[in-house]
Amino acid sequence: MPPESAMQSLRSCSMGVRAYAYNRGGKRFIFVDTPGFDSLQSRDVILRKVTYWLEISYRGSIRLTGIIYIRRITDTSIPDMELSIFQTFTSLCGEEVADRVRLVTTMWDEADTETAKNTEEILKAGPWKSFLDAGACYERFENTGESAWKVVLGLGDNRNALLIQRELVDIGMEFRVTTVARKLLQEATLENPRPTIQISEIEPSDMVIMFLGSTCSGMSNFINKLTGMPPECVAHSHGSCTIDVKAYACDRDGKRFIFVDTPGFNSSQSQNVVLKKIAYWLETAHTKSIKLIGVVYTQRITDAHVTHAELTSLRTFAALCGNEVASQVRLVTTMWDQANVASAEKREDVMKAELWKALLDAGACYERFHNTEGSAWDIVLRLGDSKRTILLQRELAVMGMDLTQTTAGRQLLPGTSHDVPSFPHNQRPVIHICEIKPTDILIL
Ligand SMILES: Nc1nc2c(ncn2[C@@H]2O[C@H](COP(=O)(O)OP(=O)(O)O)[C@@H](O)[C@H]2O)c(=O)[nH]1
Ligand SMILES: [Mg+2]
Repeated sequence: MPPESAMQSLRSCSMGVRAYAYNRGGKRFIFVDTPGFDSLQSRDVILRKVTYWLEISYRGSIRLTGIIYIRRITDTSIPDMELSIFQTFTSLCGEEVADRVRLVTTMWDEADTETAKNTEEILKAGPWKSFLDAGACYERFENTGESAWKVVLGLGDNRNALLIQRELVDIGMEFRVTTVARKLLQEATLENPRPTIQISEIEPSDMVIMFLGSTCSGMSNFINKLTGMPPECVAHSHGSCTIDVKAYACDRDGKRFIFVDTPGFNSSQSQNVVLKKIAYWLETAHTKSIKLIGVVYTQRITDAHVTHAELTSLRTFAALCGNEVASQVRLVTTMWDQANVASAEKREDVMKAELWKALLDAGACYERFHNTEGSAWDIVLRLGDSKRTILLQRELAVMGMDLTQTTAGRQLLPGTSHDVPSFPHNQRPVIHICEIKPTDILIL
């Protein structure tokens, strides 16, 4: 065949996976061309295209005779990107079909032979070694039809299933848990140790848990213990850094958990702003049929007194959940690893008898968090998997209320609450004579 693009451009031209047939020696050869993992499209998109092709063909009982991995010998350095692309390739194939794989270097006709031989040795002894040891073969391509056919005919007639085909079709795995998808995810996690997940990526089948509480009560730390993520910002390790509502995904026991972190009602932002952010997240989730399996409220057991702000947080929290989903609510005390147990237990009794009584009576459960992964997961797994719509979601999305009309909104938003002072700290609301009414109780 002639080249794909008549202009002989330097850019690769294959955007999709395409197969070409060729008859030779009474057999029909099918050559499947792919876009190349470092092409203009993202690796994820290309992987999905290649995987889709492999899955469909395998379902049609088509097995591959060979897989050819091509690399220019004229590229003398081996960047990290290349190593990671090669790992994507090997985790797609699996070592069991290594004998079906040919690692081929091209551009020998344009290469400086000594440098090229040196690069070849580095490739064979380094990044390609383990796959060659597993049975893959190395070949040079001399840019002639004869040289190409030598590589192809050397493969013989055996056919085999690639790892990705076995995983998707024989085992019935979802793509995201396949070896190659996990490899990519692991890499993305190394680049970004706190990868968030957008609402649009969350599925109704996911196990979604929202964390609420006052700032510094330990919401983010709890999620870090569940997911193994490092703290948000090391520089402020003694403070809270959560500014927005953010969700983090974590697979466990074949289920995907989504942990939704929130800023805390008494964060540096106004309570109204925080409530709006939480409400927006919950309402959007509801429109996508995403329900929560639990709502966790954290409180430090080491704090001798519950502040007014914490009280407001708790009231807003209770108003946000509603009594009907109390069984999915967990009131969790943190900092037990640093607490004086005797005084902590006294405070615990007081909180259960007073502050938390209404929620506990309604069916909420109380838990202690011991600042370990095991303790975090025990609390989460005890939630079970029943999915519920919480009061704020029902009010916003089902009843069509404005946030100010909702039970939580009425707790916090100005001009509507009598429980919460509607003026900021250190500000004394002045009233003018003209605003005083005859019915007011005037005290001099
Ligand atoms: N020792 C200990 N430290 C904790 C615990 N919970 C939170 N912290 C620390 O307290 C600080 C604030 O916690 P963070 O989770 O960011 O608070 P939040 O997200 O605002 O609720 C961080 O330095 C945490 O590491 C706990 O149970 N034990
Ligand atoms: Mg936080």
